[in-house]
Amino acid sequence: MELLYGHPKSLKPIQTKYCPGCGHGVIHRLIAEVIDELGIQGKAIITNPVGCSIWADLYFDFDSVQPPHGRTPAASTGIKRMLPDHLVVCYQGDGDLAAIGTAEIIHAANRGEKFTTIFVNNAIYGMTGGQMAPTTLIGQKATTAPYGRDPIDAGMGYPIQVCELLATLGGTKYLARGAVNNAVNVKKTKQYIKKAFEAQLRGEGFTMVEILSQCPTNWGMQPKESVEWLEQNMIPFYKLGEIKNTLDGEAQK
Ligand SMILES: Cc1ncc(C[n+]2csc(CCOP(=O)(O)OP(=O)(O)O)c2C)c(N)n1
Ligand code: SF4
Ligand SMILES: [Mg+2]
Repeated sequence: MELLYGHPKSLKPIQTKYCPGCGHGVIHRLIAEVIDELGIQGKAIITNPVGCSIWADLYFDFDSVQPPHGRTPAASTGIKRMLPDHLVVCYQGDGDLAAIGTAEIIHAANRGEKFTTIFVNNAIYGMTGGQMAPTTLIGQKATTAPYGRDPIDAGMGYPIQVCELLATLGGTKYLARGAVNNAVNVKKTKQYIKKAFEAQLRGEGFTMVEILSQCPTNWGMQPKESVEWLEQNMIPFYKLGEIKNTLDGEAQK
């Protein structure tokens, strides 16, 4: 009998500590599947900082480094420069990338550092209990925005579209945005991850895949409700697709 579906080698066969319906586990699986398909398990290194993905190094079956919160792009820069033939995956949450480590990601991207960031945008600070993140939508409730994010009267600022922001920088080669709220989006997201990893292995510049992800616990929803909420609220603002693609001579979009 032909085996059609199995557990990726690059992911340990253990249960994760993530909440039911969380997107992190699905994203881990996609990364592991692509690494298996590219046959580079022995040459992959993930840097995973603080946030719910602090557990990621327990689950991946390849090397990992855990930098302080927000400093992952700096650590990834050093690792990739020392080991240019390795695949370096810089795994970041939205609090990590778009608040605590904003300077790090902008300058790493602008320098064209040759690692790939996997940016998990769940529009909230998950690990610490649902505080407002830079990516929290206008009107979305958070523990620090109990009446909803209000950019004007409450001075809470506007949600940041990170792909579009980084697209203005010369060092960025490939920026795509996917989602893990349904099977079609999961499949497309895997294609973006593969394209970014292949570009990194060819020695191209900075690559990033932003992934819209559910946090049912801090959104105060059941898992089913959370995937619908993502579709109806996040996707209209955070447009899916390849936001910038200058690989293989493709024109910048
Ligand atoms: C420099 C620093 N600032 C703040 C914290 C506290 N902290 C830990 S996790 C976290 C939020 C994580 O949110 P995010 O990066 O979006 O990851 P998620 O848990 O949502 O996946 C914060 C503020 C810290 N550990 N270090
Ligand atoms: S708090 Fe949110 S991001 Fe963290 S594990 Fe639970 S669902 Fe996932
Ligand atoms: Mg988050």
